[in-house]
Amino acid sequence: MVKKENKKPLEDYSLDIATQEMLARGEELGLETAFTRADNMKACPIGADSLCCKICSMGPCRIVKAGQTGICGATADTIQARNFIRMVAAGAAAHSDHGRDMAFTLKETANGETQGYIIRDVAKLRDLASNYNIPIEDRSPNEIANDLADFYIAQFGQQKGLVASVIRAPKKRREVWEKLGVLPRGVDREIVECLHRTHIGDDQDAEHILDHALRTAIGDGWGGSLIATDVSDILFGSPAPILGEANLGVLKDDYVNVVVHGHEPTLSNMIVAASQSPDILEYARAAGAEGVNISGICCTANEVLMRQGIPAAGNFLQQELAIMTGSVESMVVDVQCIMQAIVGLAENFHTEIITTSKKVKIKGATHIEFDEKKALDIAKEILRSGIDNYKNRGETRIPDHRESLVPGFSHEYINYALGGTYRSSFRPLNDAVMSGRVRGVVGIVGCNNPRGKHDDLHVKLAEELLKQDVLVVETGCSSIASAKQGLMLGEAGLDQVGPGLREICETTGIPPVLHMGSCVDNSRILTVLAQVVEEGGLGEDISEIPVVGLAPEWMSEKAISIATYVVASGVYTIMSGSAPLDENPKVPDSSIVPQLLSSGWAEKVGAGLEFIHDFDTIIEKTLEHIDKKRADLGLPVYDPKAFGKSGDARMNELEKMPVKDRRQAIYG
Ligand code: SF4
Ligand code: MSK
Repeated sequence: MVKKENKKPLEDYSLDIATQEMLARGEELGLETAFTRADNMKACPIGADSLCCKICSMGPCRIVKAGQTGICGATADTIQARNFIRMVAAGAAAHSDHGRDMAFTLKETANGETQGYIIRDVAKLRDLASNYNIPIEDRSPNEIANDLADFYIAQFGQQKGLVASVIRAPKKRREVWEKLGVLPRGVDREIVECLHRTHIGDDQDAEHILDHALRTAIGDGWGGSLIATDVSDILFGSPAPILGEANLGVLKDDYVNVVVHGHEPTLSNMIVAASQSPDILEYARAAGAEGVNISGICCTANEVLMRQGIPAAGNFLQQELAIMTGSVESMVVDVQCIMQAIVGLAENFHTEIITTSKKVKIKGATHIEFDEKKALDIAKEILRSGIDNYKNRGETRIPDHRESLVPGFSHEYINYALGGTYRSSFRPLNDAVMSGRVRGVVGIVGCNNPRGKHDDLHVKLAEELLKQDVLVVETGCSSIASAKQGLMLGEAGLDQVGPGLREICETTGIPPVLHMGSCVDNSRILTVLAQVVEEGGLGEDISEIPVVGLAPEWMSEKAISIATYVVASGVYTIMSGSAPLDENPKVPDSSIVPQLLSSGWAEKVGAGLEFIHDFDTIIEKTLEHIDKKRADLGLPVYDPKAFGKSGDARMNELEKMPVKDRRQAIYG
């Protein structure tokens, strides 16, 4: 019998108070969650070290002694490399299939075959089309969009040549890839080849296998994910700062609560639009509610938060907790990161779980299949079903915790924020790094994982790096973690930020932690890095910039693909929380794969991937890397005392001085 009580003090499960409160509620109700299941499910130590192979039916083979091989003779190196690349393949497939679906929606919208969608960002459409030599003069947005959609769709099934969007990477980076033979030919082709190479009796050289992991992941980051982001911006608008809120406290007692969860923006954006239509509002009021309150979980949350300010109810580990509030009429899911457990859990409440993707059904859930041709009608059908369910609501327990944030930092907006309408440019950011006001930049991304303390590493790493004058950019569940702690507000929390970074935030009005979107929007971070290189002064390649990637609570295969393409792009990356490649103390030195990923890749692509769990070591290695890159560029040694005497901080200081002393203080 699975125990449902919490085995640890609540504060050991999560940094987030709303989550702690809901875990207490779960215990009160005798209901299990991923947190308690993780307590009761010990990870298989052989699988945890990626030393188990089940690729053929002679196995599964488990390497438990140094020098041992599988029945076919596969070594620990081969087994670990094969397991790693299969994760890259699955992650790249998930992102890229999302990108493909977006491109098909663009094509159908351009041809008037969808309901309720329009081309919202015509400027971005024209920009991108001319980037790929698609004619734009004297052509309507729909004509251009049709051609751009065809062009994008072709990148997935292309067999030869180069995935076209890879040209957006800096020239020097592309040369590194060309020399190494890892330029992706077609997004799908590289994914298929991962599976072929890892079939029994194929590629059995770990280094060779991992080279193809780089190629596949580049096809994800600079291909499938980039296309997903581009098309989402064209159809739903490029994000710009907007006020939002995050945490379970965004659920409302007197409204019909509909939670959108998963990854795609297509249906969720339509649900948001439909929820504001007069007929739906009237229907909700007739049911006794004030209206319909839409909120999000995971990356669907990020998609609607950064464009429309729709509140985020939480990140990955809060999906069950939202249901446990008893206040959710419908949880509408599309693809990725949806726990099967929510269906069983929902049976204890009135919540209806609605699956909507052609690719995702969950036994016991209601399936209302989404079709772009009837998008608005389907969105309204879903909302009406939620409203009908309002009368079935029982006791509710909504934690009274929510925090404001300003999301929506697309690379276009960062460009504008730094330079203004007429001089939009990355120059101020480059200058800030060059002067040492900003010591470096760190991207903190990825999931939650109940094997560690929820949100803890995301938030604590961000807080420490801010003190060290490091600008932090975030996506995915990491960004929701920071938002819940108030790190994504313009002025709040600036007293916790290093003096140089504080000056930049005060001067430009940007928060110290920038919300850059969903998981596929890690491609926005790549675009920013490419533009920083283009701007000049910080080297000719991304690998020269003082930048580090962190995925401290990762759990999904997509995170492995992201880490691989970030490394392939030249960014040193640390993953932690749980590792597929820890050194197994019982099988010491069993595999060279951890070295191939760290020092091996550092030699090949100028950046390595490491799995590190200890907070202090992560910070130490991150800052060490940033400072080394600064030194390699010949930039001044970072000095925290050199700045902090301008901007608002300086004004406060001057205001406190007697008037007679101010002139002297200002002009010396
Ligand atoms: Fe075992 Fe080799 Fe089959 Fe893997 S491929 S299960 S190592 S026999
Ligand atoms: S949703 S992939 S848990 S970040 Fe993108 Fe969060 Fe990770 Fe899913």
